[in-house]
Amino acid sequence: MRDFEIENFIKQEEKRQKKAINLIASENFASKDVLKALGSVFMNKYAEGYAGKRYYGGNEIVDKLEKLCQERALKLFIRQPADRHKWSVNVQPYSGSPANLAVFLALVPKGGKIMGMSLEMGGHLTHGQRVSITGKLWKQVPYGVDKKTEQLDYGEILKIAKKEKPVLIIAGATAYSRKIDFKKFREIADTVGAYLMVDMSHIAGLVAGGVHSSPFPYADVVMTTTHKTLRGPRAALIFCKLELASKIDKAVFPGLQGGPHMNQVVAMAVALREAMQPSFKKYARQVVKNAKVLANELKKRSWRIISNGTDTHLFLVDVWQRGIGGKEVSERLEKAGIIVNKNTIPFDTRKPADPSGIRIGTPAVTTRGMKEKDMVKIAEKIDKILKL
Ligand code: DSN
Repeated sequence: MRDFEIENFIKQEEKRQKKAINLIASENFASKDVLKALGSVFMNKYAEGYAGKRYYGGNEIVDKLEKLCQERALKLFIRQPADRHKWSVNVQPYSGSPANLAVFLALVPKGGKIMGMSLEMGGHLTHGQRVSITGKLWKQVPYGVDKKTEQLDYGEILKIAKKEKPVLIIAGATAYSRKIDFKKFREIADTVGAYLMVDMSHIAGLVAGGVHSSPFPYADVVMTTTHKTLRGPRAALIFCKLELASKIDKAVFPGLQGGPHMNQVVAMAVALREAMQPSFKKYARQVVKNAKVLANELKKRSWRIISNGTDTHLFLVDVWQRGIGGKEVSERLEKAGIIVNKNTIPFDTRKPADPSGIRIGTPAVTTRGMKEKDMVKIAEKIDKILKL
């Protein structure tokens, strides 16, 4: 690279990533092949439209690529070949936020109600939170977790749905450590005649690896980012039942986006193939094993884990219970080379800028090859740093 200033930044960041113990639940290390595809000549190409219906010339190869990426996405997530033709997938969303926005644009009239987990309880900003455009164009009907179990209370969710009658219900979270029962969400959505959308961004790799149940038998729409547990590029996919495809496709383009980032599409195609390999199943299993061990080891050292454990790749620790705020904890850990994020915990009495908790995830350290014994060491280290 001729730009030495930038090359230096890249080297520094590479070094930082190599040295740190990355426990950010939403981050991962994409493979060299994914990075190569992402930095490939597909970056140069404009391809507004869809395969066979583009607004620019020169899309002969892009068309084949986009179709292959769609085939791989359907093959990876919809196990029964006979069911694949019932689904469509849009591979063009730039990332998770525009993907969610596109789904709402397609299916919910402006001002209509979308029911999602509130941010404070573990939901995502784009599930209708007030400060997000999704909360300005639509009305969020929030649900949370039970105060005692700190887990989803499906009876309560049903009650809220019956009272509010949302147009669309979102199952999915960004800071929730327990398995989500998609069947129960389907029953709730059916009771009130709502669409069921699953945002599986966090758990997509676990679904692909068979360690979390699949939302596909139950949802009308399944959206996911591809860079978290799925270990691909930063991008997103929207799967939907065939009858919704035309609305969703139109909402993505031309409703919301211009030309798709074909370098992301090619990199996604690479990641989707990687996720089909037996080694990925092993990876997904290890991610969950590692998270369980790490949570347990911290518990043994008297750290309170929200909902008392995890079934997934992440968990929350109530650090305020031991008198330290999430901000200070994340700063102290970072100084010692351990990267986490501060996070609100359910029913938090503190502000998001300095909440009561931290969120810990194992996708990245598992990609680096860490196993249970390493989790014991990490727990020891965290405990020691925070006790100082
Ligand atoms: N910011 C991501 C996360 O950390 O969960 C979700 O968009």
